[in-house]
Amino acid sequence: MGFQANGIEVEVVQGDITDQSDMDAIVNAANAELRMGGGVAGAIHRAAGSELDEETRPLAPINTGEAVMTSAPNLPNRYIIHCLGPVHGVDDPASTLLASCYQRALELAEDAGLESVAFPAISTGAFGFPMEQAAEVASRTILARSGSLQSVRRLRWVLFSEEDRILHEEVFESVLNA
Ligand code: AR6
Repeated sequence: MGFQANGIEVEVVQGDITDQSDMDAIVNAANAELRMGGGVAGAIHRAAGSELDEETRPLAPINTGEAVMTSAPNLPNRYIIHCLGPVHGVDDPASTLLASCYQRALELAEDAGLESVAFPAISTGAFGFPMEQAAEVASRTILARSGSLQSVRRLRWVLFSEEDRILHEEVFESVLNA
């Protein structure tokens, strides 16, 4: 499903973050050490291989709410933006830290002159952040930041399950089409 926010195209799709060949950058739901993990980080590091580990090692550790950018070895994208989301019930204030991930990712994409970025639902897997609240944070951050984006014109949220895609569509609809 597609939305608009201040002229930025915003898509919500079901799929795998490593399979977004038409996007300049994909976002990783990383761990602080920027190493292979489960979920999104597992899929990205498995696809990218040891070249990615060599690139991330000197950049780690990163703090919650921060993002760093690397190349995207063996992936169809130009860059990977690695974000460390909050752990639900541990990192506080979790919504602000999650919004910070999205903002920092958008800033890095903008600084690099990228046109398109695909995001997973950061923090909603191993880190336990509630899916509906995460969709609200994502869509409100897009709304707040879209007006200042210049090079970035397309954003995509890639949800792993149909249930999560439908929930994101409903929340994005109510926030972006209000
Ligand atoms: N493509 C798109 N979405 C996915 C994929 C995929 N290939 N795989 C899982 N998801 P998670 P987090 C969904 O756990 O909560 C890692 O081990 C998944 O259903 O990847 O930020 C790291 O090493 C969920 O909705 O990220 C960290 O230690 C969402 O992506 C920690 O987990 C995020 O799940 C990060 O936890």
